[in-house]
Amino acid sequence: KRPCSTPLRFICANMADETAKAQAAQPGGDTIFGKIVRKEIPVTLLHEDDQCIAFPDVAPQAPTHILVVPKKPIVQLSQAEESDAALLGHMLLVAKKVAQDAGLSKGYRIVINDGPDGGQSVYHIHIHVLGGRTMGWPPG
Ligand code: TR5
Repeated sequence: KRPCSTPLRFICANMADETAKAQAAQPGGDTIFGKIVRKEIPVTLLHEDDQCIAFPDVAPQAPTHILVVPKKPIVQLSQAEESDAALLGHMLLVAKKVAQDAGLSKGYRIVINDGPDGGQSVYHIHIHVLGGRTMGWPPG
């Protein structure tokens, strides 16, 4: 029995699409998340403070899929600096808060994709908060 009713071919097509996007994405310049941070593109804000925002992912990979995005446009984790330590720690605590607010009492997964092999498609660092179903391991 399949764990969910989503057809396998849809999941495979979706994964292939995301992988293709990540392979094609290039670091550098303003990104869609910069526009969202500056409120040029509206999203449903689940959290905002002076350092970061959180909003639902437009293409959710789980029943709950939230992105935590810093206002500072750090390109990717591998380019973060020692001086970003407090901000990165704060983002993790915001991830915990939005997971709690979303009612993910049975747990959740935190993901940061880095670079082409990590599947990063938007070059403005962000934390994925995924929950509402049992996650597989290893990840794809
Ligand atoms: O692949 P990485 O780890 O870089 O994650 C980027 C995420 O941004 C993906 O999960 C996308 O589904 C998500 N994304 C992309 C856009 C977008 C978004 N989430 C919310 N709102 C979005 N807008 C308005 N536009 C996007 N292009």
